[in-house]
Amino acid sequence: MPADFNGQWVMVTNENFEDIMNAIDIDFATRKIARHLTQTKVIVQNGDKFETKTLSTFRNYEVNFTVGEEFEEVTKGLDNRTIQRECVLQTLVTWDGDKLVAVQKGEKANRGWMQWIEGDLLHLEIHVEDKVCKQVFKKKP
Ligand code: VLP
Repeated sequence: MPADFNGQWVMVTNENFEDIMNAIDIDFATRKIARHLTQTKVIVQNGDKFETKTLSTFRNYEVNFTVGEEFEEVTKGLDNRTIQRECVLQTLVTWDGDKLVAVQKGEKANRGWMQWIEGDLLHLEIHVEDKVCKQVFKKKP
């Protein structure tokens, strides 16, 4: 029985998000807006199958995956990319115990994230190259 990520999770902290945005070449104007956003994570999980939405007043990002199945992740609208080829990642999410670990192969080295639950908090660490962003979300009752 895998960990249960189902629910709506509201951001409480977001450390070094700016670094990550820089690392994936998000432009200054977008970064200026995005760094102040309170993101909400909406997760629908059925065993190993995930539908995830990261919502904000400015931009939303949706990604669906099945743990253990590599897929093509198109980050158009998230990465500041105009050419399709440049915003496609080969992503594989696996379990490390109760943690979800994503490896995102693409233009940027060492890109991925790790996500886990502690009590009513969802922890997410996003890494790109040598940068790490640490986000914490609190479960909506
Ligand atoms: C909001 C969206 C700036 C800001 C948009 C504009 C980092 C695990 C997984 C989903 C992710 C992280 C997605 C971050 C979305 C921010 C763009 C800044 C780009 O999370 O929770 O399954 O992939």
